[in-house]
Amino acid sequence: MSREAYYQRIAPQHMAPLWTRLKSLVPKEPTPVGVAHRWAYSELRPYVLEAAEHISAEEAERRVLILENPALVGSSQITQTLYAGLQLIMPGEVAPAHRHTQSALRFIVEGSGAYTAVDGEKTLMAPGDFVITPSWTWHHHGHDASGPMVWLDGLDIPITHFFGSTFREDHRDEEAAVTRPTGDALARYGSGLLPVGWRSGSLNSPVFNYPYARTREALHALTKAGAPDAHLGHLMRYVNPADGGWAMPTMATMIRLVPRAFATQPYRSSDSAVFVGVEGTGELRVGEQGFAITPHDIVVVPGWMAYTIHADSDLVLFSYSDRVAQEKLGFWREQRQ
Ligand code: GTQ
Repeated sequence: MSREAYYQRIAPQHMAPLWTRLKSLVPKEPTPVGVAHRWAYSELRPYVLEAAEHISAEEAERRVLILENPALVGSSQITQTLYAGLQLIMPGEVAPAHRHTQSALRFIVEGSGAYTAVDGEKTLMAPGDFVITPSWTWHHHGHDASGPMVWLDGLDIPITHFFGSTFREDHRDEEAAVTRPTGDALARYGSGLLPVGWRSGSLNSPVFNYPYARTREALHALTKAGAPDAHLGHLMRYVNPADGGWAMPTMATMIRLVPRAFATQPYRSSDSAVFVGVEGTGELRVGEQGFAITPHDIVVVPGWMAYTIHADSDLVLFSYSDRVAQEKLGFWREQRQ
């Protein structure tokens, strides 16, 4: 009896041989999913602003243009585990309150005067700020000032779908109650101080807005203290001050400065990452491809693809990935070449 016939006879029992699949099920190392790609903000910007002519933030609930990996069309995924989108809010608008199991991060691109309210506290958003919306916290966004405001949304949507743990709830009111003064979380938890006797009951950092003004000062101070890491540049992670861990439970968030004329050595890690240009210009090279980076440009690099970063001027890059989740599960690997 041939093996093929055997495979056909076991198929109706909903069984299959492992030995024909073992090498692809348990490969030696990952095959990158999706492709590396750059979205040039100068090209996207007119389309993002045009969205306001087609729909209000209220009607859209979230007026966002999804950034989809060109090799994962229709998936709403920028990597196999992450979502990215550019959200627009115009003066006078409110993106109504809801909550969901997905965690969200905001990295602010342009504009001023818009706020997000998260779990009872409003924070004003400014370019370069990193803002957290923890899983299952009520949040709405609003804009009481002038001019369009755009930020990058990073969510772990594909992860929650993978686990089948997607829940959402709409608030009965357009705006959820604001119960604490603006700046309260940063003062209490983000100033090198913690309230005595306080214990975190959350998987997220109690600081939910990391203002760029502070981040920038820290990055530039580092450049005076010594040479950057050969593979990473001056790379810092956003920290949860309660436990020293990452700021969020599923998504790792980092920011780096690569000094003018510096080029990093090839580096790869098992987490696919989304990079956002903050200041300066340079190039991110992945294999044969070179992606010019100017402020607000977005580049995705699939996991386990080696990349280098070349800075023409002092280059500041924000990035997020699923590294936290991989680390917690014992999966994460890196390789310096
Ligand atoms: O701001 O709550 O880009 O729920 C996608 C889903 C943003 C948000 C997105 C969301 C949000």
